[in-house]
Amino acid sequence: MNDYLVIHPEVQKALKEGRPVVALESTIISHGMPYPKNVETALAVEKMVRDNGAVPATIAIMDGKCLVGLSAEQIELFGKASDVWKVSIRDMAYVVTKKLYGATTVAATMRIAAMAGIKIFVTGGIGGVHRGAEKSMDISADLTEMATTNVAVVSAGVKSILDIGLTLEYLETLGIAVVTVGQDEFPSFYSSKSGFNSPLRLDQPNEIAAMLKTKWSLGLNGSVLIANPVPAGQEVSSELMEKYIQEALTEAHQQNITGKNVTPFLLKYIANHTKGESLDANIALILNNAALGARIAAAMN
Ligand code: PSU
Ligand code: MN
Repeated sequence: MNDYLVIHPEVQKALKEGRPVVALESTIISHGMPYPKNVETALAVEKMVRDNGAVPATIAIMDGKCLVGLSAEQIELFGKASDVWKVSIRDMAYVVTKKLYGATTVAATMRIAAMAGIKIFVTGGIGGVHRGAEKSMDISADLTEMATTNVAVVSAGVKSILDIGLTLEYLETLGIAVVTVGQDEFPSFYSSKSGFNSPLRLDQPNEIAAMLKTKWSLGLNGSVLIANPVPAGQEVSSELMEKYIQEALTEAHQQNITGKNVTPFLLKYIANHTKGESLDANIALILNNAALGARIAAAMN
């Protein structure tokens, strides 16, 4: 096995016995939510995965290793420490070599999950094509990673900090299937609506598991984006969200925020200005995704 990969014994055992495992990212812990809600949520998400019949494997980088499965103490550390890198694919080798703390994005988490043999990954929202990308070329490496790595991603759709239409176009270009669960419209994270039809729809975990098996058996490499709408009653009004997104984009522009700092800046601005309403929705939807992801993983085994 890869010298740089450390798989937690419980995860290793589950994989060996062919039991379901769900990968979880750490950027959402270190850069997506404030302390201590981030740590509480990460632990609650792990519990939700277990309660739905799978073993959780939160992924991060430390001490020169890619860790697959963290202890509660390690999750606390990634939630609290201020010197944690946000690690996408391009940063992985640097952060491992320098033995820095690295919180992995969707892209890096998928890559490490694939190394460990995990097929299902649960998160809140993926990166995508940013608004104004026709000029900035700001397109998340999450999308290019999804084009080639055989790990399915459960998310609540795509946040409207991004250009949802362009993101769906780019997913199509890369050959990434987008399946929405339980409705025809593609969801937009805080809202179950986006104004865009979902390319595909499946309602049951076993149908999704069957599609994943078919895809990979056909040699069709890459991910499937499984979009799970935010639970009813937990949505944040799109009008309110749009107002804060516009403000956040203006502020980011004025402060000259670029590159990998854009997404965390926008997320933080919105969380700070919606007085916790968006954070509550964020927590509710990721728990909902964890339950679905675990059930898909269970259906695959
Ligand atoms: N979108 C969210 N929450 C997040 C992220 C995106 O709603 O926490 C994080 C994820 O880790 C995602 C990363 O992989 O941001 C994308 O960053 P970038 O846009 O720089 O690729
Ligand atoms: Mn970017």
